[in-house]
Amino acid sequence: MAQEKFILYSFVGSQWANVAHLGLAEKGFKSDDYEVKEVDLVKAENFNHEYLKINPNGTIPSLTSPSLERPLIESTDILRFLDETRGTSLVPSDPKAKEVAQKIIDLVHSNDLTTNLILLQAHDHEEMNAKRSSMWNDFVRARQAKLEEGKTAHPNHPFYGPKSEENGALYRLYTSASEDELQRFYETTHDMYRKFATGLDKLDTLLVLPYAVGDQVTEADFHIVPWLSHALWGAGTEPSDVQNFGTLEALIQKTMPGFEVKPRIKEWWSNISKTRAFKEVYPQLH
Ligand SMILES: N[C@@H](CCC(=O)N[C@@H](CS)C(=O)NCC(=O)O)C(=O)O
Repeated sequence: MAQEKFILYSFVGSQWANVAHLGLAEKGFKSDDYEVKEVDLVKAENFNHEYLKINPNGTIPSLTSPSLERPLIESTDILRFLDETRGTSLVPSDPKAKEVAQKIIDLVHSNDLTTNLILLQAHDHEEMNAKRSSMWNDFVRARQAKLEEGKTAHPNHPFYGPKSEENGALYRLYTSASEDELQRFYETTHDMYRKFATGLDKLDTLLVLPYAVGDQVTEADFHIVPWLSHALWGAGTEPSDVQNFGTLEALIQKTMPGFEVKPRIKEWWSNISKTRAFKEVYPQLH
């Protein structure tokens, strides 16, 4: 029934959009059951005025459907929407497992574990210069240009002003920062890596195994996978080297010498990477 098709607003490089793609794969949706509209984050298309009407946060993913009163704009809600349509529920029925799943989801979505740290920040001049010569430089610049454009065209829109301030701080670090500002940025980066390492250790203590909250794959697994894949990829791991934690560990060790990702996370990753949905969505890290 064509009119029942839902639309997923997605981007291949968006970790949280891949929560939805894992859900689609797990639940066996066929590609003609739904439509995917690509919103290119590298071109800052998520800041287009038209897209903000769908998702006022300007983030990916979003999902619209004739069966919904309003768009879904959080990956957690989108996965639950897909989950409810068919098959065994990905939301644990056991209250304890459900609570642990929610704690895991909240943790990987928390500021402490943001992958923006890995993608956009730097520990020192060497890393900063590498970022400035990489796609992240184009990304930060394109975002700022689109935000300034949006602010001029829609001066009363509540999104563009605050967002251009927020991105503008990063933009200046990439383009015109003084030595003092860069040194402060590097200190912030070290603080954030300390929190990131603590968050990874916390995740290790929450995991039940073989999957995130026990014997069944649940929604918690489908939130950890895209986040960890993006972190491994962003740290510079060869995309086909899916089981290699060494590059990410080396990056964290710049702040925390001797840091290693704990064995339970590695075991969980090895288990989840053998599942059909993982193989479909993550033939490589991204
Ligand atoms: N809480 C949201 C977060 C979505 C989110 O931050 N998505 C990223 C891509 S993975 C994004 O769109 N970032 C663009 C931006 O923040 O400007 C969710 O889980 O769906």
